[in-house]
Amino acid sequence: SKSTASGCPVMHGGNTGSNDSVTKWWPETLNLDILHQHDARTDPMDSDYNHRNAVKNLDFEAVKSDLRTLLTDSQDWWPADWGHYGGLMIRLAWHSAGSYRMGDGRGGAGSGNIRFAPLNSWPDNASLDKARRLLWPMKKKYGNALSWADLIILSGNIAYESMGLKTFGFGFGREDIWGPEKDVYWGGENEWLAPSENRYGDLETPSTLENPLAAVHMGLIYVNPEGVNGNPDPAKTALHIRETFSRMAMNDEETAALTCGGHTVGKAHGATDGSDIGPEPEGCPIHKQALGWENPQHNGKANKTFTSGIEGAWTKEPLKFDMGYFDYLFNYEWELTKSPAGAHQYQPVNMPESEKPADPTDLSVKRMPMMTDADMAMKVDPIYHDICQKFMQDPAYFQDTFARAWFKLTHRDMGPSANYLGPDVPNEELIWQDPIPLGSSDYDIATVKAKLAASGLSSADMIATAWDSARTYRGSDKRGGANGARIRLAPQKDWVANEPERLTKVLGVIEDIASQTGASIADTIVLAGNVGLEQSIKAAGFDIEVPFAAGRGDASDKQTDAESFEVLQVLADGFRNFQLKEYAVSPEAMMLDRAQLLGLSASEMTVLVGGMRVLGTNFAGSLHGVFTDTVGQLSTDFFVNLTDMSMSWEPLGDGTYELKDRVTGKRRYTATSADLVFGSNSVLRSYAELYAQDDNAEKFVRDFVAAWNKVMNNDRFDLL
Ligand code: HEB
Repeated sequence: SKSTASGCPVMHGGNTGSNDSVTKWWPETLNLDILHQHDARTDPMDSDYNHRNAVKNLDFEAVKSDLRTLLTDSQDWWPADWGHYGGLMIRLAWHSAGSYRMGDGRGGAGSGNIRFAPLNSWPDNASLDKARRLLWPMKKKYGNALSWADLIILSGNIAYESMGLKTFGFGFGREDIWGPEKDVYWGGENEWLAPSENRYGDLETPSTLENPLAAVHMGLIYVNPEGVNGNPDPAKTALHIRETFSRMAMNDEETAALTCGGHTVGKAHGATDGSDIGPEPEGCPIHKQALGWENPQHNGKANKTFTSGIEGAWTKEPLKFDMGYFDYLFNYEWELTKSPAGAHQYQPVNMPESEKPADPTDLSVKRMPMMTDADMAMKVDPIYHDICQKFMQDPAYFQDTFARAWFKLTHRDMGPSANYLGPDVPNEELIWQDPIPLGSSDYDIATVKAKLAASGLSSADMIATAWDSARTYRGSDKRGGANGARIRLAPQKDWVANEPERLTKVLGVIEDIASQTGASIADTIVLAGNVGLEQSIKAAGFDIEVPFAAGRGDASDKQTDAESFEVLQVLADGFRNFQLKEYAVSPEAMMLDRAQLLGLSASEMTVLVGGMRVLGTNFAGSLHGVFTDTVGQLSTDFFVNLTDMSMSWEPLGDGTYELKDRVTGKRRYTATSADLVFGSNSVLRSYAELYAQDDNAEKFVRDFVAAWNKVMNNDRFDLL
């Protein structure tokens, strides 16, 4: 809130502005708020609201038919180019999906995040606020069952269909969030479109782009359409396209198909000079109602629209999904020129008037088409060039490749195909969906547990293996997790974090028991964890059962794209006090990141770490953070000793610490920063104290079991 010394008569002490985080003086403090976004307090839906069930009652055909009508129902407040909103809606869908990056699975279309800051106001998303306002009557009419996230992608799909593309399918089922995703790191820059050097080790080597970022500038989806840092050079731009698209899991062929197919329809907007464009939605004065980028010139709409500053269509018939993009790009020479707004773009040499596209509002007037630097990259780069030649020789192949890539782009972060709803879900199993066969629930759980208990495996080995198989889950794109038992397949079985030698031994026993009992290996791994836990709970003097839901399946090597699983590699895991090597990011920050991807709250993260330390499940038997003399009992010792003032804490200089008896000076325990942060961070300390209290030993066990169960079931979409 703004406090003025000059006698504001109204009491106004709420910290209501956005700039005043209570920890702003200590920027190194962990941002635990990322664990508490989208919680019950932000969600206005009834507590028994089930989005999947709501979607099932949607009149899908009516939705699609209304959308088709909407696309050509041009509104005076934002007229459609050539009377069709298709290009605009496709760009909305693409920019909604295109923020996805496979490094951490964050970004993407799955939650409708493009409605919120900063994405709603990114310079690259200019004018997409108009697209959402045009869709609003649809959202209003169909209500809860039609999420914004679904509607945005569907509008792009229907647009393509209405322009002649046979799409690959569509899955409903994305559920909206009610506030921005605060966990996504979009880069460190404070300035929109700051020079690309900021985020590259060496801008000449695109692979040095800071991980997991997948765009060349702050505020852009991918590459700069005018060239690297705005300097036209299609050969260089091509290398950046290749890197950024690969970071969203697209290979060269998919990338070329998407770019060429994307620009087969619609146009770019830069017909005015753009010097007096109004603020973006988040920065608009209140009476603009978050309708941003106002363009006061010449009415600022229709053929005077300013969006990117680049002006013109890519094809002769921008409302048709055809081969027109290739015809233009490869049948003409293109020379560098500037748009009316002064943006670098290319124009064709000697194109006859009759071959040019029409003005978007006056079909009797011909306009010069254009190519961006990124489009020229499709011609100049030898790999993209050859792919385009192949597409040109086989238009059906181009259409199919594009349709599949578009489907992948727009569904990539929805998780397994079991999450897709509606009549247009394709039957074909796609490798990027990480398919998992249905598992059996038809076996005797008690027999499996008895065999595990008698197997000779230690409780710590069983717990650690179950944890390792489940910890790869990331809610960001719903990949990873215990289902599928991919921990026994490449590449996971060989990750250092999984202690391959120990893992092989444990899995050998587990696989035997699975085959004897008819349980899947995936279920047996989780059951092993439960057996180990129940033993440790009993040893601590409690009798609490660990819940279990049968039905996981076992994926095969063939169903596993090993390369695409590399990004899930566990480089650090605070829960097992593991760190592959030293990183620029602290161990506790990496622990927080994993906790967020696992969907844990701060108290759940606390209870799991404290519990796992005393269970003896540290990586390679490390003793850091094992603040107990009774390893293997699920006790509160971690918290009791962490908060015990009879010890002092000293850094050992190698990133680890010792806890010393204040009187004798004797070392009692050692620790990492992923241990001590629970005593030093004031929020985590409040939870550590809760679990150290004399009255909470049993609550601790119950809370541990609940958090454990959550992690084991994170990927059980079949249970929802
Ligand atoms: Fe694009 C548009 C760039 C990719 C689809 N794009 C556009 C523009 C630009 C671009 C600049 C203009 C805007 C305005 O309005 O002004 N892109 C680009 C780049 C890239 C791309 C750089 C990378 C390479 N796209 C793409 C994709 C897609 C697309 C992938 C899909 C698939 N776009 C698009 C469309 C459009 C565009 C549809 C149109 C819009 C309208 O019409 O409005």
